[in-house]
Amino acid sequence: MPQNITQKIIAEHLIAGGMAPGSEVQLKIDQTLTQDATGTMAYLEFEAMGQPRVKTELSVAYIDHNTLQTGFENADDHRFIQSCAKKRGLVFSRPGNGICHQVHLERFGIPGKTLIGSDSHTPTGGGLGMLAMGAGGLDVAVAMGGGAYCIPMPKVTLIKLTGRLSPWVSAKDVILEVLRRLSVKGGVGRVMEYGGDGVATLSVPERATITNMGAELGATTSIFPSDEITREFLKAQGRADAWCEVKADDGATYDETLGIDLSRLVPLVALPHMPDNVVPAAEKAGLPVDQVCIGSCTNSSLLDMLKVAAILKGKKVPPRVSLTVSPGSMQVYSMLAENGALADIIAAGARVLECACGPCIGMGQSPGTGAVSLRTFNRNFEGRSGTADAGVYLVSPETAAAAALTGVITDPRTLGDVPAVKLPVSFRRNDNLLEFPALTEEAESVEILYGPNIKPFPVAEIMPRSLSGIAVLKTGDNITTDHIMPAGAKILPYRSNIPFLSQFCFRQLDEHFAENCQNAKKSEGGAFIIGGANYGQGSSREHAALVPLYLGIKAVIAKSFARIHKANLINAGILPLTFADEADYDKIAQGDELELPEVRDGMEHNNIGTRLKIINKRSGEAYWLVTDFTERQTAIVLAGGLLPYTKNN
Ligand code: MIC
Ligand code: SF4
Repeated sequence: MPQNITQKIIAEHLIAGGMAPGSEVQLKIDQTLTQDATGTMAYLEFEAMGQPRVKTELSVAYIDHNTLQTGFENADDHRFIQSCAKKRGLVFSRPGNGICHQVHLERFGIPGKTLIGSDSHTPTGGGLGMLAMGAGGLDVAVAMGGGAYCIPMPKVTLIKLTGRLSPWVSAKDVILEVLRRLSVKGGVGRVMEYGGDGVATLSVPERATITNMGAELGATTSIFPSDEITREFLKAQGRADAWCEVKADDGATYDETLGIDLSRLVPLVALPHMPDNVVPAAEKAGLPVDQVCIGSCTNSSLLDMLKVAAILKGKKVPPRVSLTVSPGSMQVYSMLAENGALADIIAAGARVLECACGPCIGMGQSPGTGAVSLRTFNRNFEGRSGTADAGVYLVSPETAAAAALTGVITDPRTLGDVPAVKLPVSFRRNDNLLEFPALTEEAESVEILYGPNIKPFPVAEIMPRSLSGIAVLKTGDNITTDHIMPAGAKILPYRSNIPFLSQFCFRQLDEHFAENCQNAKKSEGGAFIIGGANYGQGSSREHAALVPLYLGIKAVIAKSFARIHKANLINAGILPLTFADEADYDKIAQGDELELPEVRDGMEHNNIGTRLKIINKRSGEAYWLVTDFTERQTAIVLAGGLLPYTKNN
């Protein structure tokens, strides 16, 4: 049977499971990555599993999120991760080396390999032809220990590209168009596989922009073939030997096909507050802009930065606009400096920030009250910038640079001829900020350095016979992990301190959430969350499960879940349940007392699709809920989460 790229890589890495869409596949993982905001927890979990060294082909620990260091917490966490990497056999990428996804693409990604990362934008590696997926920290810890990564076998959607992008239209506009057509739920349960003649017109960094932001579709991942262009990119990175061809067989079939004619695309913008709220930039032209931020793992490659520099060259950013530029990696930064493009960016009036996530995760540069901020990033969720009422618009580097010069949203095509930009044939390689691990025989003497900010993480109890509690919160659709567990400069330094973080859980929706949970825990022994569709979209942060666990949440009952968050809830030992009849969502009110009788028994005797009864003590009604779990997932929740399950097995 001819196979598409996704099926091929999955078949080559299949440890167990059948490949019919929806059934669970257990995959061998070749590479892992973590970043610091999820890394501390992942290494604590790895330690709790009792493995001395990683067993993957390559595991890298990056520091890129928490780099402001407003107190000792970040520095301590960096030191902790650095010591873990050294002892356990990981490469350590020091702060300043760049954003994990950009550096991984440059230095480590290999076509045809599997990669999981404790960051939802790990699919960036799909630009090189890797099967690269975002996962919770615990899943990454298991993979580091040589364990399989389990996912429901995805459907495969072919995105067939034809034609060539017009001047001023960018790879970012391709993924914004896909989001416009499919929405933030459109990729759930799917891999978006790119094909068609248009693929050959896109460079690796452009492909990586597209696969990166495929995360916003809710997709399992996105992937491009590995072809001559991939070979050229790896050669320019001094890694020609990492190349291999990855392509779909002739006659390969797909579950769905979406055609995009690149030549018909126009510059687009995602309006506040969702990445799929997309319109042509021309439709918003003239809207005054207060801030422009260029960078993030979506758009911080050398190509992006050179384009921006060429547009800004010899021009001036007007006084009302604050322009920030964050190069994606030390390689990008130093090459910009060497070729003089950095001077053009600085002379135009940009504020150059370090090579890190920075404003994308609210680490500084929060916009002013009610401000309009144009960003080349991938997420514009409400409040994520650190300013609740700011309007964040997502655009390409070209559209961002145009607005930085005109002070208003501008269709960049109105600026005249597009300045020519050429990528160098060879990239500068400098491993000064990479630290390689201690040899196995020396590892024992390496001491792990804990700081006072690193607190034990909660572990669930084995599933009791019945569950009862208060519905402490009822939400609408598309709740993001930024709603559940916000990030930003004030909170992010505490990612290794769950008790501290718990005060901020769901703050934006209900400032009394934590207090209500504590009260429910005291009076009823626990609490429930009632959610809408696509609950938990966005980040891979397992803190969005660990913090609710700490606060006594026993189950989340929703219309549907985002993939990574559902896995994180199961891994933490919280039940993610869906309504058998969505109309029952309307019958539960915040504050209702709920009971799930005989939940353990119900789950022990059935598996996939088990129905559980829930009783609403206020109305006396009973509703049916569905546990859409595999046998393995059922065993995990019954055991009280993935950690006890892994220890027992
Ligand atoms: C994000 O973009 O939201 C993050 C911060 O990179 C997260 C990871 C985290 O919360 O630490 C992600 O996308 O997974
Ligand atoms: Fe960092 Fe933003 Fe990319 Fe997340 S989306 S990894 S915060 S740059």
